[in-house]
Amino acid sequence: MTRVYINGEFFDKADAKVSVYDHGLLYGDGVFEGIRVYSGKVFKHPEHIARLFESAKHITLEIPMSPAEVQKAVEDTVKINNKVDGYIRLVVTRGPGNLGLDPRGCKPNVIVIVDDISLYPKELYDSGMRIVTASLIRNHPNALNPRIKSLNYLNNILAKIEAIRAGCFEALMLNHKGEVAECTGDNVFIVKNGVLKTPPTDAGILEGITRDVVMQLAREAKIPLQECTMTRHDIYAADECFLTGSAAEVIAVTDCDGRIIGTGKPGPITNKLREAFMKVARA
Ligand code: PXG
Repeated sequence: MTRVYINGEFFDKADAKVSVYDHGLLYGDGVFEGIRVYSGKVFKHPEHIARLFESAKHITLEIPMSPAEVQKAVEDTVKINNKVDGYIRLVVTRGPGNLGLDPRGCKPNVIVIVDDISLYPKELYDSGMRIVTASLIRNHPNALNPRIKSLNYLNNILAKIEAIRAGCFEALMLNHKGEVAECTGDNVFIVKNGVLKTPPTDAGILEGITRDVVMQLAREAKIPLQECTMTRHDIYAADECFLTGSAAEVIAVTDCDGRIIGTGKPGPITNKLREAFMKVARA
């Protein structure tokens, strides 16, 4: 039976419940992290904890625990569930309060779920995936900044629905300037003439932890790397394209909006970085 952590206690999955007055439910008011466990080790744990606290700070949500205490709660939940390879959903909601937007008087809930995730079918990791551009743009950074990993994921969900309607698993999201931002749950990379490129933070993206790892691996492998503004043209004309995320890991994109990318198969730099990523993840 899966055991879920809520505010210092463990509950069986069926009994792991929070109030219907929780502003996380009522307004999507809260923050979260999606983290992997590989070989019994929480991957990039401090980085995820740091991002959680930064997201919380931005929305003025005071987490009632220190970063070290949250980290320990996550470790304890992994242990109690005997999870060797899996997925952690760390959630802090604004907590129960009055009906009304005012967050004062809410008492945050800290929740840790340790379970499994498979975002895309396994075959797609060998063949590469098709994506489509969503008509809906990514949140304007002066609205809900995409750097906040908030519980308010409707922007991404609506884009994901567009992908599903188009028979795809993922959608490319542009920003308010029509530039490439990211996908609904992953960051985007392309390879053009041997140079690895990814949109910069100010394109309006979540600064993915997998993105950081892949950029570091590229530097180590002496692959030239640029964070640069790109448009859909750059995706269509790329030699290779791939996505990164805690759930997705590294996955090739071989078709965008019906345009075959490169050879139509996962490219050599994509494969090299995927292998290098899986190696550090499982290390
Ligand atoms: N952009 C967005 C919008 C995301 O939601 C990423 C990029 C990649 O970030 P990381 O730090 O994971 O490399 C994400 C992460 C899910 C799920 O349940 C989604 C994510 C992570 C884990 C699970 O679909 N998205």
